[in-house]
Amino acid sequence: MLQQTPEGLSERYIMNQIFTVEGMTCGHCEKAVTKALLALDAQAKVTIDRTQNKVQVESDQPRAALAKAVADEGYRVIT
Ligand SMILES: [Cu+2]
Repeated sequence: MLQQTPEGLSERYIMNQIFTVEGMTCGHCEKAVTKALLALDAQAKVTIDRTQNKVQVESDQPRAALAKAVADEGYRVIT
């Protein structure tokens, strides 16, 4: 979906990207992953279900960059 920035100067192409991530054991892990993704894209919408090892990110950032942010935090990105 296309999302106007508040300034209306440029457009972001937002993709819904779903990752399987292992190693998230508690709420702190979810917060750490969320924080890492928001550091990459402050406008990202992050939804995590650690019981399903699932991280969903709505962002215009490339999938590889999002995966790297999670991996650099110490979690295993499976897919
Ligand atoms: Cu934890």
